[in-house]
Amino acid sequence: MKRAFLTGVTGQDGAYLSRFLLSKGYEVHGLVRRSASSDVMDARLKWLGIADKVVLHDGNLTDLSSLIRVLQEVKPTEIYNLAAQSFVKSSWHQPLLTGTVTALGAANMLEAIRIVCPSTRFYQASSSEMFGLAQEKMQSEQTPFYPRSPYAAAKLYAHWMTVNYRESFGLHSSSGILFNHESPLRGIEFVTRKITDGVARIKLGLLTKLALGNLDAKRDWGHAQDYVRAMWLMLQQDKPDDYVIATGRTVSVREFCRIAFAYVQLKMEDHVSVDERFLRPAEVDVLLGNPAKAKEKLNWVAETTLEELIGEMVEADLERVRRNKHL
Ligand code: NAP
Ligand code: F7E
Repeated sequence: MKRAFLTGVTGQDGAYLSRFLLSKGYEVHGLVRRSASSDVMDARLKWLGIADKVVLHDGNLTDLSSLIRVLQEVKPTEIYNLAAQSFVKSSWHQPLLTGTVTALGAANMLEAIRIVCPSTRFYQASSSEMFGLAQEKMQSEQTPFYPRSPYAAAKLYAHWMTVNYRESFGLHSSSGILFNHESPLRGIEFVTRKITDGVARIKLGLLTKLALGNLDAKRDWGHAQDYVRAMWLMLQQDKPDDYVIATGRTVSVREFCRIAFAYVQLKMEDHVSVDERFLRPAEVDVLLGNPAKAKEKLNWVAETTLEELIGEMVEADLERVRRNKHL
């Protein structure tokens, strides 16, 4: 039986990937860090109806001994390293914590694999943020990196460690350079979910204004459900490699807002304001991914359109707000 171990199992991608792997017949194990709010810790897994099917293990990406212990217990055939301090804005507030978790955490995971189970296949959650001040109009695996935040710098270290452990020790370690991907399970602090939650509250009369930051930033947004399939495909290849995963379409925050408000017959101009508290010390102005290699080698394409994604997110938030759910 195939047995997967996921870090970041309680996050957006961890929940969708767990559901995907369970549907493929995997035994799924996940790492969870101790929390004072343990009653809501597995809320996303519960939302997808799989909380009782995933085996959770106490540990922390920053604690190498906990990773070694869990790998010795689980003996996984595949490992997906999804855990990170993943909110870019917070990475300026907590740069050292971001480095410890997002950069050194990945090195801990690679070391644990090298020591305990060097033949286990490994996936590292790299990010389009590594392109930052983009050096090419469309970013591919060949595009030079130019990180613009402590988060992006930390991800770049983790990315090169994944490449290095492949080249140094022959690990089957692959890196997915994923562009932004969203869903109803996206954290509320990210702009897409902040917008769809705001749209729902405004539509239901609980809010009148939504304050955002840079409306001109452009992102290549896909659906998390499509993107976790690409993670799995990477680990099914004979050879480890790096892949850009994206839709090939870029849209501004302003346009995302316009589509989301229009979905409930409202106009964004009547409700959205700009608040400089949400601006960043250094911005990533525009990202646009070239997923040609993933299409050719993995037979992967993004299946959900942006309009479908936004519709699903707004519907889910209308439902949540109506039921007064917090997630
Ligand atoms: P997310 O929802 O923020 O989830 C992050 C996960 O990491 C959570 O399960 C969190 O646990 C866990 N975590 C944080 N610190 C930890 C620690 N010290 N030890 C163990 N676990 C820890 O992120 P996501 O959107 O699912 O993204 C998954 C991964 O892909 C992340 O590495 C992210 O940086 C990367 N990525 C995301 C995107 C995107 O657009 N979503 C694009 C490219 C790359 P708690 O629940 O306890 O907080
Ligand atoms: O910002 C702008 C903001 O926080 C997107 C993470 O998953 O994707 C994500 O990082 C854009 C930025 O995501 C607000 O300035 C405007 O230009 O939703 P975000 P992100 O920074 O792109 C990458 C690929 C990852 O790897 C990360 O882990 O939207 N923006 N107004 C705003 N952003 C936020 N959060 N809030 C606003 O009010």
